[in-house]
Amino acid sequence: MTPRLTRRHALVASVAGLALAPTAAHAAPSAPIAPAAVRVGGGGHGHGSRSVRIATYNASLNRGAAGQLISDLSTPDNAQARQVAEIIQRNAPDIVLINEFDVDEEHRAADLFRRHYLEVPQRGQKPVIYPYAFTAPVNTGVPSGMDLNQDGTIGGGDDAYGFGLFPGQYGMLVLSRHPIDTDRVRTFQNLLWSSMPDNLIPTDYYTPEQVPRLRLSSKSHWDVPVTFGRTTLHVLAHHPTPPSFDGPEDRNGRRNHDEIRLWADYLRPGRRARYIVDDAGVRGGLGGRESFVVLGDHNSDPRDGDSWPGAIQQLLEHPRIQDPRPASRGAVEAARAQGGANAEHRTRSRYDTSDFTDDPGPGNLRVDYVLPSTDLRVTDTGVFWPCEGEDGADLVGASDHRLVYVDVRLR
Ligand SMILES: [Ca+2]
Ligand SMILES: [Ca+2]
Ligand SMILES: [Ca+2]
Repeated sequence: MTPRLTRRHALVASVAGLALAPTAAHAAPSAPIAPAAVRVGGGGHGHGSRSVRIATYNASLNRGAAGQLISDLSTPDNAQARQVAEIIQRNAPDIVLINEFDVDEEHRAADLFRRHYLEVPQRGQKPVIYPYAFTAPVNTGVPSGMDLNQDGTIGGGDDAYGFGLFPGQYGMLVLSRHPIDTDRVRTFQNLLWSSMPDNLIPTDYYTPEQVPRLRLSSKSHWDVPVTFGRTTLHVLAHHPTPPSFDGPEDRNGRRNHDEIRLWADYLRPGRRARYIVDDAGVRGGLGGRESFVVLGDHNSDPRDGDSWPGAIQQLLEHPRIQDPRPASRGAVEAARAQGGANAEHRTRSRYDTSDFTDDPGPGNLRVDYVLPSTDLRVTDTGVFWPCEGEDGADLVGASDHRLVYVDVRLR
């Protein structure tokens, strides 16, 4: 399926490379027109003109019913959205993937979030302007017509192609200061799980009729090319399912592993990537010379939690990937203060990116990653998790995840 474009996206794609008023589609700030390749706003992080800050943030901007996020964002007053926006403004990424953002067909929530929150100073922070955005349909909440949780009835969030109460719940949104090459975006919403050789489908759990119809991606997997003049950076976005909320068959742990594996295989062009077919019917992986960053809430800690063994190592130990290991002091303080499962954890708490329940576990985990290709030089990294009493500490309760960023210098 071809991703739907909003009018704004179509406009951006058609005039890529030209000077463009960031908010041409709205009456919002009449900021000076900025050439696409020039960094606008932000700054102060010491990353120069060719250094790019890339962030992932599971912002928990999901709601219990379709249309509710649009309603919440229709005014600039939603307290949680303001906190999320302030966190993004303080970190001022050039490119950010937002996980758990309810997407709608007309992309109204995405436009409202930019116009009413990101482009408005939050408690004195500098606004962030993202002229380019990409979002597309996801599998969450899309009825499968099958009894996937084997409870004898068909319907509800657990029988959808990806867990969700309505189509678009827990969706994804990529925002960028630099042009997105919309024509070259590849999406993998419909790729069948059974098409992956040696997959981990629990065939004693799903019926023979269900197995060939299961989709691999619980939301979607997107290859979003962002352009910097003649340089292209492939933003590989996803949000694998949590490896929990299932039974002894571990269907979600298995799916989480294979969702992560999709990017690992995608980055091995040739035989290993031959099964991969995008939603437009194009086969194969990412060329060996391309620069990329894999990012998102992977729902997999290297050593703790309920992951299938080796799930995240498929990427952390991948020959084309480097792991710059962003860290924070706030995570260390939180693990110590919260105790419970954290006391037994083997991943060092400084790398945690999430604040989950501690007693019972899983405790705080490292699940959110920004993983650049090895050809990119990393100049800085961070996890936005201030210690108690530090500036911004009152914001992080907006989500159970923290914003993670990596600065890279492009070739
Ligand atoms: Ca069912
Ligand atoms: Ca916790
Ligand atoms: Ca931990």
